[in-house]
Amino acid sequence: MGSIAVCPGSFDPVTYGHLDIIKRAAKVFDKVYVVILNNSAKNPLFTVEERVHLIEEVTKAIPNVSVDSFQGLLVDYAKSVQANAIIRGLRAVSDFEYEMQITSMNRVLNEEIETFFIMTNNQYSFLSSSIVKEAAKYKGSISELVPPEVERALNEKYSKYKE
Ligand code: COD
Repeated sequence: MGSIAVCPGSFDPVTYGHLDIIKRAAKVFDKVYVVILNNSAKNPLFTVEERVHLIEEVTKAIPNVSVDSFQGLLVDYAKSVQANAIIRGLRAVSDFEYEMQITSMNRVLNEEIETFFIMTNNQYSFLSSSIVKEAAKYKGSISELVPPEVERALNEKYSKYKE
């Protein structure tokens, strides 16, 4: 059996920052499962199905990446696909505290699964799904931040939005 990793997140929606982490992970691991889970602190704009579809579209050229969704704990999903690695992206020092908290909790829940951090490309260090949604809502240009499919989906979501 090869090395199997899980890239978990809300991906609401997927950005070039996420894609950078997914591509880097796919170079190192034999198989990467990108999985959409529920972050109880967030209120998503896109449905799980829409988010799965967008990630499938933008990762279709990477043969060892599969996209999935799961209701429950990340460690339980990781076990179900026999992954022993969790991949998280790091943008800035501000990510550290939150990442340390969830990594420690995941370790309490299952100490067999190791978390690895990949530093983002500097170009994307400021980028988040929230910032992209905010820009799209007020008709700002987002073409350098998200793939064209995602830009279209965001514009559609906000097409009826009036200030
Ligand atoms: N550059 C690099 N990496 C980035 C960028 C960027 N510009 N933007 C985001 N990322 C990385 C993030 O650091 C993260 O690693 C990944 O991409 C996904 O980011 P988000 O924001 O879409 O996802 P999160 O942080 O909301 O995901 C949180 C989870 C859904 C994974 C978490 O809440 C979870 O595991 N939920 C399930 C329940 C559970 O098991 N909880 C933990 C134990 S209690």
